[in-house]
Amino acid sequence: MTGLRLFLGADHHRHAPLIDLSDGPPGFPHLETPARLLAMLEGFERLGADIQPVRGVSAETRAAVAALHAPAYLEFLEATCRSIGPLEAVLPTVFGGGGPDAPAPVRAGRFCREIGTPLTQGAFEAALNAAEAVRAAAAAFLEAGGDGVVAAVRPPGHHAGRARYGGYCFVNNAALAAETLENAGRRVAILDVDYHLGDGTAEFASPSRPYASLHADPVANYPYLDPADAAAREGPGRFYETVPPSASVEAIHAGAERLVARLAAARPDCVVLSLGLDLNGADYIQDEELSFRAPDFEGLGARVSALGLPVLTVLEGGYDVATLPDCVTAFMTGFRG
Ligand code: Q9C
Ligand code: ZN
Repeated sequence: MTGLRLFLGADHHRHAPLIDLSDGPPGFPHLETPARLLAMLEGFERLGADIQPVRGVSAETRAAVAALHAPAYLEFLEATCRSIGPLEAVLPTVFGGGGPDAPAPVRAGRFCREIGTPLTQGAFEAALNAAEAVRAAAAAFLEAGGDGVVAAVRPPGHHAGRARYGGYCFVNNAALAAETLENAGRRVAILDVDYHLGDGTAEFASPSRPYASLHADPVANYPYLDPADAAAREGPGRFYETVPPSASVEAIHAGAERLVARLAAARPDCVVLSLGLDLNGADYIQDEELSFRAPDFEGLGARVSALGLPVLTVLEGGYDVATLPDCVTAFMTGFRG
């Protein structure tokens, strides 16, 4: 597959959480690992992609992240990560209490509502480096157009809100990509095909920056929203397609088709694609196991390409290391023909 250009957040391995307490104690080996990005890269390598490693973080990217997220939140992340030793982690212990001098796990509960996302020494560094790769990808996209540009990054971003982390995410990479393209005068929509609703990205959506998401029920699955929470429902600039656990592959493809048509009707001039590969029913992340499997991503990619607009891709979830390469090749085959 020619012309496929990947911008790799090469410092991603600085964040390597060990234990995943998402389902309570005793926990399981954390799913959001460096190995999962390597597995996705393996898929892109099979397609002959040109992979450009991006290292470190520039002052411009720091400023762009500061324009996206709340100052107190970024200060908390930076200071807390600086205080963490190698192999240590910080998880929230108290939710919504404590003052500015409270211990880190208490402070963490002001910015996070769950215990599955350990802060590690390198979490903020890795997230900023992902942002750097996203901005490099956005610059290449603005220069070349087309569908060939991918930000190959982790940690993922679509659960990160303006002032909160969670769901393995710290900085909202898709919103950052959208903002970067908008600053260059583009009209951007975000399409999200991860198994999970991007509740963070939903915060950054508006009628002028529409957000469309295909996902499993966000009340029965992470982010386990309160049904009264607006993010759980459609609203101005938010288009949702919920996949029930019993959905056939054909029904999932049809849902993607409807969603893409609704997003295209909002008349963006380009799309940021949040590409999660965890719709794959082999993925341990799913509380409601879908019948969807790696080869079925080809039909999903074809539905996304029906947008008929230039697409900048940013990677999100996807945890089944054994089948991730096949998910990538299937999706990109359907997407790029
Ligand atoms: N038993 C992303 O895909 N844990 N985040 C759920 C279910 C949290 C997923 C555990 C899932 C977060 C980017
Ligand atoms: Zn996900």
